[in-house]
Amino acid sequence: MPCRRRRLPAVPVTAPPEAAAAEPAASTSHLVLIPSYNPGAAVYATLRAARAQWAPVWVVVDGSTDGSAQGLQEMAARDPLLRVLLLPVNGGKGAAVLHGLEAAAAAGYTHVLTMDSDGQHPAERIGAFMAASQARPDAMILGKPVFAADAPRLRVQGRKISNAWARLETLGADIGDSLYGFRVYPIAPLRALMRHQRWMRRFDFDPEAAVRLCWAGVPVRNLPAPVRYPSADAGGVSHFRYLRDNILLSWMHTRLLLGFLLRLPWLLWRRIRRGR
Ligand SMILES: Nc1nc2c(ncn2[C@@H]2O[C@H](COP(=O)(O)OP(=O)(O)O)[C@@H](O)[C@H]2O)c(=O)[nH]1
Ligand SMILES: [Mg+2]
Repeated sequence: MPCRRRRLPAVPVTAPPEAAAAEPAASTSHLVLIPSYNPGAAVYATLRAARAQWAPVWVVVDGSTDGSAQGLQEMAARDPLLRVLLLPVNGGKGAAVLHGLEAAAAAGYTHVLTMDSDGQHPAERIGAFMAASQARPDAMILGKPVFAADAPRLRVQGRKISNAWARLETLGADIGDSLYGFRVYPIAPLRALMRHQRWMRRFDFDPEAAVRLCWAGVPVRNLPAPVRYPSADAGGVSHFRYLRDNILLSWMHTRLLLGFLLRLPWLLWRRIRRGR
């Protein structure tokens, strides 16, 4: 996956005042969890769109240096169902999600919907994903990206490699897309497997979470969800670094392949026992 958009311009961002909207009832089991690292001003629209669809919404500011922590805290001061968790140093997407999972579990929540902070993910699909999770609380609900015609070809095609690996590593489990981060996870199994190893802390989080949760027996449900690719001029920001992150993803699939080979007899036995 290439770095397709330029880095965030070094300008301070502040949250514009938001208009009052109809308030969704606050869930006591499911929350929206948004890991965020230097997203620029797009984060405010992302948070407003998520809050218009769901409550509560939590954002983990992961050592951002773009001023968004301050703007988000201002928003949260006006909105009791928006919570900002601050990490002083950037630790990576997976580490930020784990931080949010720990806090969510401590507060009694059982599921999180993760979405990106940069406006690429469809807030309007939150309700459908949460409903699917409430109907099947044992399952993970995975977003299957629906690309618009302007989606970068390399991004669309490149993920097929990761998807093919994920299919192999799970003996053909139905992971519709291994990379898309718009998902609902049951907190307990995800937290348990992240606590027991030190991987999945950066961009390796999304594919490895899907594969390891399959190994743990968590069922998969796939739901379509459009993905947007705003241009840099429209506030699009990517922290994906082609060399660094492809090395990270290659190493991730190498260790997942090794893990798969070790588990193969057990995965085959489980499949035979289930009759599929
Ligand atoms: N907490 C945290 N989140 C990150 C980090 N890097 C990326 N993210 C999150 O992951 C999402 C996807 O990253 P992004 O840079 O947009 O990558 P791309 O969408 O694959 O180009 C962002 O919107 C953030 O929500 C990071 O270092 N820390
Ligand atoms: Mg992005």
